Amino acid sequence: MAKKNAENNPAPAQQENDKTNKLEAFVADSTGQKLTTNHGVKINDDQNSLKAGDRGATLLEDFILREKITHFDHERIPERVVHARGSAAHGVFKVYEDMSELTRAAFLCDPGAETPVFVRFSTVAGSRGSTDLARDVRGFAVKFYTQEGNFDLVGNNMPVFFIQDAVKFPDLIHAVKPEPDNEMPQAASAHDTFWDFISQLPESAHMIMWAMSDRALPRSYRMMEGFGVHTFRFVNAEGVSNFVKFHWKPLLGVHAVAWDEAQNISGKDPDFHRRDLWDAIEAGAFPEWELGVQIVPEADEFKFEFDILDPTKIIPEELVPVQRIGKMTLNRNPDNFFAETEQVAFHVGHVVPGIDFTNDPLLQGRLFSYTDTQLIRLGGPNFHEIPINRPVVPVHNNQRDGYMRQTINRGKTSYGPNGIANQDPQQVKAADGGFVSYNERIDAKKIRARSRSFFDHFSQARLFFNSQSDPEKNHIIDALSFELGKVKAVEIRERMLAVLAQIDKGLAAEVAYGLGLHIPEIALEDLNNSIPADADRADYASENPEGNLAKSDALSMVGTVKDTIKTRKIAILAADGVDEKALSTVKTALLAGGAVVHIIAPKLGEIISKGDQKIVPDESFLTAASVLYDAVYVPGGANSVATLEAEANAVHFLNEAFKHCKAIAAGDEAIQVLESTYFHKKLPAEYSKETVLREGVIVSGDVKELTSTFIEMIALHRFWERENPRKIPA
Ligand code: HDE
Repeated sequence: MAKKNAENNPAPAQQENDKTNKLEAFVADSTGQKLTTNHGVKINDDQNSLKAGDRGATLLEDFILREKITHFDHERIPERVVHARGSAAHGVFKVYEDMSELTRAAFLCDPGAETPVFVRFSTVAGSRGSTDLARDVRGFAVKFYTQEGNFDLVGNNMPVFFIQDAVKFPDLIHAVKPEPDNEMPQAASAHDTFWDFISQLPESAHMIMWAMSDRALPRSYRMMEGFGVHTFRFVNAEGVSNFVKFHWKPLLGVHAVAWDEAQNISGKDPDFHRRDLWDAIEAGAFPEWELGVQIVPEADEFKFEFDILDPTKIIPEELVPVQRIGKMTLNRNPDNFFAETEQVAFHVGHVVPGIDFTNDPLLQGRLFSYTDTQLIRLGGPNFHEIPINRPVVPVHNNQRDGYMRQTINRGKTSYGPNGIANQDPQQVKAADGGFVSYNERIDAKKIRARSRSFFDHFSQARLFFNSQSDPEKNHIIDALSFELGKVKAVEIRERMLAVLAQIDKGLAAEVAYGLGLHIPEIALEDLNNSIPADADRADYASENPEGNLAKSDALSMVGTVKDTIKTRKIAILAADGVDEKALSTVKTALLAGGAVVHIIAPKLGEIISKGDQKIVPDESFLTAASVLYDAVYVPGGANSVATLEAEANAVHFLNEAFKHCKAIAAGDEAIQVLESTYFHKKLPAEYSKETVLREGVIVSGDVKELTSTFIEMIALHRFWERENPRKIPA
């Protein structure tokens, strides 16, 4: 891989500061090398321990055995307390145009510069070995190795958060993690403690809408948006500050899987997202995102009906459009999961000159947490020396020593000011790139409180719900019914219904119906139990204004990119006697469009086609499952379709694909297989292009027409509209 990726690396002139190049110094490749101990002694026998006679006891003297076992015993480090399960990749970022009017961050001012990045995607609640397909928020953390030091944009795939103040973070995480008495359930928010907490914390309402939406079930890490969540600052060379919200927009669009499908994938391939990212990069289908910014001038800080420092609020794109300012491409898989993906340490406080913080109280708390957590997780204060965390520019300061220090600092001084070393290392003037914090004016009393401008807890939750298409709304209703259905305490379910009723009465009524409950009347003032001991309840009462904006199209996934089949996985079901011409015509066209195509047969080995050709299937029905594919095609061939019709796994494959709203194509003869499915009788009798594109199922003997329509259908991703009217019991 290292060799292959060399082709994607920047030109040699840029390589001096390229992260891949810098990592090379630490890479150990054992090809052609001799086996040694950690101290370089060549090992003669690594298969037998040293014994007193060949049937005797092992000797304490065996330093080879002791070193090997001791190292093994210490192989595990604590997993991340949140975001433990993740996957990462290397890549590059390039800004489109000079942004120096807004920021002096050099990597955003030079369209010629290619900045190396390392990006880690994650789930939040599950342990390191948990499934990728949990209903959960996804982490989207980007480390930019800039010429002015590292900038970490540690975001999520949802633009808001559950809480408004960092002090509540441990409570939130304790509530969502498995319950402490029996450590269940793993990687799931569908249990009492989570909803007990949430139902008493109305500020979480907006985030709950996102977390219960299809955004929590991404089709791929490559098909997720990313958000910096907090409002940050851009500061230019003149010291002028503008507020900024960061966005990542995936060029493949934003797509999700169905909940039933997610649960199945968790069993069939718990590494689904990890594998998808890895495979795409190995195949050269490099994932890409555009970096977007929403800019709000200082003067407009108070112009909105919400507080821009409140992390439970978005700035709707209708009010402040997202400008796309650059592109990130992930083009190299890590060489070693532990050394890179596990040991990478992100920190929201790693900023470069030109980027600064605001007083968002969630951001402020994060500024403390991220260094602190690495001290325990990575074993001490020198985690910045781990190769993946090193900046591409030199590090010089008077910090010294600590566990596993690797830098060998020369000289007598480790303090400043010093005369002995001529004041080295020297401070840097702002004009020469020294970091200076934005001179924000502060005039305040010390107080434990929250601004009243943070108390509208529901209007943006409603805006989100109202902006969804009908199928998306149904998914939110289903998700809430599922999650609250798993909650045992009826009073928690009921309290949550009262919260939902503040968002949308119809939504609450639908969920209540599923739970067989009535919505209790709870006054706004009594919904919030997250209040200080001496506080007056009324001072902490939520507000619920109507909100000026009824709908924001950017919040729905309906309008996303739907014109490409790149990297989509298509299953072709075939058996002996398959019509090889039809199969290969469709397959060739799909591959040309950038899709990944697998032939799935009753068994591995070979299929003999109608024209006596040998075809090697990629998977059998034992190893494949429809939930691992985006679409399915059944070519004709009398014997093949007869076998598939009688093969329960093939029929199940199609039923499931239909249930999960995927595109299905079949040659004329293959109608025989479709007739054995649950959905065949639910399809309209009359076929027209219009019905095909609505239903997502095409049967045609005209291979050319079938191919082009099938490609159009796959690009649409899913046919969610058919989900409810055409429910089948697969
Ligand atoms: Fe994090 N978060 N977080 N978080 N977070 C961590 O740092 C924390 C928050 C996010 O791939 C931890 O290195 C606090 C918001 C990502 O390595 C820890 C608060 C957002 C990752 C931590 C938040 C995030 C983390 C655990 C509330 C989106 C994974 C391990 C004030 C903007 C990074 C670690 C990776 C990881 C603390 C809230 C994103 C404990 C205290 C909001 C993507 O430091």
